[in-house]
Amino acid sequence: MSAAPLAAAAPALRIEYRHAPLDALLAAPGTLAVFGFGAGAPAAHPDPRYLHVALPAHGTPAFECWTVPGPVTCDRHDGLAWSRGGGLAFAALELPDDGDAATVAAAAYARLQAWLAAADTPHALRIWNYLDAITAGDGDAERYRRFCVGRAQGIGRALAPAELPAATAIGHPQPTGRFQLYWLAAAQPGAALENPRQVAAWRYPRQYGPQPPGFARARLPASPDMPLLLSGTAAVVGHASHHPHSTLAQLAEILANLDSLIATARRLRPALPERPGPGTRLKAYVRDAQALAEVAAWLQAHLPEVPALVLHGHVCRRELAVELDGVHA
Ligand code: 3EB
Repeated sequence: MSAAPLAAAAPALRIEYRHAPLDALLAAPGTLAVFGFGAGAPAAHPDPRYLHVALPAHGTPAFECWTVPGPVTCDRHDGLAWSRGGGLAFAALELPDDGDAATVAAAAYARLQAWLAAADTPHALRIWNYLDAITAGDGDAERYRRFCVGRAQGIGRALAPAELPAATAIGHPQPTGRFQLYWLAAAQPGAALENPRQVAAWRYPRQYGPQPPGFARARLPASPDMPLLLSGTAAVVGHASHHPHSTLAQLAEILANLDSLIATARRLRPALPERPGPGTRLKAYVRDAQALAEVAAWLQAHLPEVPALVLHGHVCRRELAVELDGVHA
């Protein structure tokens, strides 16, 4: 094996949903991160690459595994768990959250910014945010709106549209007392993508809160060996929620949004498949626990080739019953 081409190679990332013992997944070569969902998954593990996401899951969920070529190193430092390998990095942070969502978000995003500034992977491509009671509170006091205020404060400067990460922000249906933030970072920024069917979130009108959400609809990594990173995608057309409270009608709208986003990405990378398929991975976040099975059945019927996890989580507008995120390659 020659060492030089490895160092020069463009990053490659595989994301798979695997039913296997956690220790076997962590021991597999190139494992950058493993995620376990819901009460059936281990709540913790000494390995910093394991992260438990407390959202309840439909059925017996697989572990989500991120794998890169080549060696991976990892550690914890001051409450932050990280791993790096193949030119990519994963990191996760959890902070106690029992008050203003703006306060905890500002603290967490200040840590994220400091981490990026010190890392040789200074570009956060993809960020996940999990917070309690995301739609509690009214008007501008709603916790999601406060989260958006704190996120912007913690970053400390206005990001240019081209710098915005792809992101997900989801609420826990049961309180955890913590704000959980994790990210995928790279040495190269790639491209931020917007969806022609949707108003860019950073341009949302004032009615959605004092601080428009800082995320791009997707991020296309610079390396062709990395998948398109799809943000949390809901039944938002223009800036309005469509089909309020109707889970299945929202799913159809979300699929139209994803098709349109993929078409945008294909202008930059024509080799991407036109439609979600075997190289796509999706996670569904479903507001109503009773609807988990029908979402799983809908995905099976409409996207039979796409591995999917179905989780019980709250989208950040009360009328939004479901959201999908994932990767596409
Ligand atoms: C939307 O389209 C749905 O604030 O980071 C999706 C993905 C949503 C990310 C975020 C919010 C975020 O507005 C909500």
